[in-house]
Amino acid sequence: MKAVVVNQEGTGVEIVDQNIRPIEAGEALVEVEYCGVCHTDLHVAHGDFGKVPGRVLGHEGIGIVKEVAPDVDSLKVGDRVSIAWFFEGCGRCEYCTTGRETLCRSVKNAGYSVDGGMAQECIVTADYAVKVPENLDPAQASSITCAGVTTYKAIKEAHAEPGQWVVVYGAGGLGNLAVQYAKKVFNAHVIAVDINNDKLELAKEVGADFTINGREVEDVPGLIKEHTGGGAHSAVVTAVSKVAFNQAVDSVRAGGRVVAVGLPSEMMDLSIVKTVLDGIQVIGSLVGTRKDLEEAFQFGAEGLVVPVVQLRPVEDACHVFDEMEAGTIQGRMVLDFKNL
Ligand code: 8ID
Ligand code: ZN
Repeated sequence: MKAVVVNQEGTGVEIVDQNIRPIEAGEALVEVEYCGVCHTDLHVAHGDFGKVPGRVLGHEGIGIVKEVAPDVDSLKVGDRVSIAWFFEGCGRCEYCTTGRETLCRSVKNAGYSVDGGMAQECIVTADYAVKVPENLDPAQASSITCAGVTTYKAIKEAHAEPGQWVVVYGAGGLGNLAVQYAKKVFNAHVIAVDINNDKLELAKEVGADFTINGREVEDVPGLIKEHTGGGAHSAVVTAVSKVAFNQAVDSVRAGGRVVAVGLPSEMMDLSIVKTVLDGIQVIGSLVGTRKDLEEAFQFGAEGLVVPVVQLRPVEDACHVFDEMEAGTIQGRMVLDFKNL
């Protein structure tokens, strides 16, 4: 089968032909239809979290179950399921048993610690593969499998309430979905900040009330404070730059929450005095649980949230990674394993 893997040097991606092992107890074999390319795949390919040469990338996978192990009763042949970053937890630890399973210390992550969805076939742990609702387009579902659920969960962590101001830093693959969930599901007012006008146009089209180009405006937090009467109630940072993280802390009002989602390999500055005197909360948020994904899918199936996706042939995979690095992608590029 064709698969998009981290190259042998652990520095980039390549397309290879390889075989898949037989499934074992608790597992299912999935015939992949689509897999979105997330910026996290680029971090993995570059070895930002440690080198993983040969690993099959991809955690925005969608496909049809082709075979299940004899002991599996949570999935059946023909089901459409997701292959997500949260691939499997231990099911027993303090995180797994308290609704925080993505923090499980023995977690497995698709496309990083186990082979992921950028291949014609993928083996999943049946109890952890979330089913895709029938009336959700599978290519759009791929984007919700990471970008959607991650931003939906981040806005939950922001404690956004109807009528409040949420500022979304970064309007890329995650950011445009953050805008949609904040606006359409949480009924918040939304400001999008990016350094690229095309991405801000898209953010506007999908529901942002106000947009700011961080390269053109000198004092981004100042403009946000002016526009919101004292600062946003929360900020969700999907930008891959510490500049945005620092601006986010300065753009929220007293008692505000800054939810960190982007993964630049940098440090952010955090004024102790401001954090204490203004009661600012800074929270890291990692993808979402199986339940969060089920909910995020459902809002897509109901048409409240519409992922902006473009299908690309698998042979284009290396180009898509280059485009991601250059920052030229609008919405999400989705590799088409169905028409290979
Ligand atoms: O669970 C998680 N926390 C999680 C899940 C999925 C992805 C985290 N991520 C991480 C990715 O690893 C990546 O670091 O979120 C980040 C964003 O992923 P993405 O949305 O898939 O990347 P993208 O499509 O390239 O979008 C990034 C956007 O940031 C903008 C870019 O213009 C682009 O639109 N941006 C940058 I780079 N610098 C900016 C700045 N200073 C900025 N926007 C505003 N201000
Ligand atoms: Zn992702």
